[in-house]
Parts: sequence; C-alpha cells; structure tokens
Amino acid sequence: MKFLAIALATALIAAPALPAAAANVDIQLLNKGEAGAMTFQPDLVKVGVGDTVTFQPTDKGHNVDIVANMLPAGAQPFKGDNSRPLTETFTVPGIYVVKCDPHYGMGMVAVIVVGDDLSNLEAVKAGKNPKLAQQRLDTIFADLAK
Ligand SMILES: [Cu+2]
Repeated sequence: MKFLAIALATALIAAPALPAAAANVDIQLLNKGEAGAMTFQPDLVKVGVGDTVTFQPTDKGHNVDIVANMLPAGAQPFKGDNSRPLTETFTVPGIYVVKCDPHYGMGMVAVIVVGDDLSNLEAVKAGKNPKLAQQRLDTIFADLAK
C-alpha cells in the first residue's frame, strides 16, 4: 500500500502539464422542449474555440444541418444523419446557425457562438429563413445583442 502511494505520487509529479481540456456541450433534439414543439434545447450555446458540441437525438426523427451560408468565413459546413448523434468540433470563431431538416419550417433552429465572436452577426441576420425559423432566430439574436 505504501509502495502504491509512492508510485502514484511519483506518477503525478512526473505527468507533464496538460493543455486545458476542450469542453463539450450537449444540445438535445426534442419533439417538445421548453421553447415549444420541435426544438433544439438549448437553442443558444456559447463555446470556446476547439470545444465540441454534441447534438443528441433524444427524440427520434431529427437531424442537424448548417443553414446555408450561416457560418463564419473559412468554417466547414456539417450535417448529421437523422436520429443519430453528431459531435462537432468548432475551430473557427463566429456564429453558426443550424437547423433540423425535417422541421426547419416549424422553427427548429439553433445558434452556436464560438469564441464570443459576433463579427458575422449582420451576415447571419441578413439570411432568409422560413417564418417560424426566423421568429426563433430573431429572439436568439436579440438575446445575443444584450
Ligand atoms: Cu427536427
């Protein structure tokens, strides 16, 4: 036991300093959430550069897909399969708008802000969305401006 404690202590001292671990945030894909029917929950997430977001198909029949042109310049669009989880790593700072393809018209959208960078806010605000999606995005953008 004493040997084990010494070995453990030595291992801890010998361990090199690790870089700050990347964080992960879960977003649930829901038929009914706090914001109403067909929703990403939460629908506004802020993460650091290099962090991950996992889109969890808590309810089936949903996916996640970048809304065309609603991501920072230089970032790659991404798309998950229906009813499958997707973990995405965000390396380019800025605002990303995602939708669920089957329920985009019902307002199933979410916003991910990476690195507290709002420099493409006007660009994503200028995009066109179905009415219910636009209503939810307007609410999220208003929260962002606070
Ligand atoms: Cu959906």
